[in-house]
Amino acid sequence: MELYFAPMACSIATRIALYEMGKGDEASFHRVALASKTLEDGADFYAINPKGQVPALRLDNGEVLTENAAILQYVADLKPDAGLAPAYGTMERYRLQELLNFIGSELHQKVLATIFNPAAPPEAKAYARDEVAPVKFAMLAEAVKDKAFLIGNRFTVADAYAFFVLSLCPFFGIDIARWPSLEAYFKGLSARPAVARAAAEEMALMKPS
Ligand SMILES: N[C@@H](CCC(=O)N[C@@H](CS)C(=O)NCC(=O)O)C(=O)O
Repeated sequence: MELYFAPMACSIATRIALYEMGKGDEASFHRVALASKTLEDGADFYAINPKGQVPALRLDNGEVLTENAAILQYVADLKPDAGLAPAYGTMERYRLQELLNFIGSELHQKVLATIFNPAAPPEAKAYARDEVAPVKFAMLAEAVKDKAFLIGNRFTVADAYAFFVLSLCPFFGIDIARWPSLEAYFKGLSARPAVARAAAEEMALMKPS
């Protein structure tokens, strides 16, 4: 399988999942320049994902899957024993989908994507950062109160996606220290070998060469 990614973008959650499962060697990673929508060889990324967004995952049968929530569950289901997603049909699986949607739509898009978007007016950015973020991040903080993971006592792909969101907070004017449970949760995630490896590799790609 092939993962189309951009350094420290939300595609890092899929890289983390692959490393957590010991499947990093079974994937190839293609860097996408999101500004120009091109790959490193100059190829047009729109030809791979017409949405122009990462992550995109090319499966071994050639199909391309998009959207974090779908890709993360697909990858987790490649190795159910790794426990990155609760089994289909269980209530916990619906909890995972609930969390992936919350992280994707409320935290990632409503807050971070608005603050990041150069076309968003300053008022929209300030609203996302000062009005929406405190409410939504408080919900995530509540979900990890006295807990190391979002679901039960196991790392899941929801934690991988939450790691991405929390890792960007300092760069987006959101101080997670105001929620001690969130700060402790992020610290715990960051210390996981697979998470630390993915973050170090992608941070290194961001350094100017
Ligand atoms: N709905 C998509 C959104 C993915 C997304 O926002 N990706 C960002 C990077 S974190 C991106 O590719 N941005 C470039 C763009 O939207 O043109 C998903 O959940 O996978």
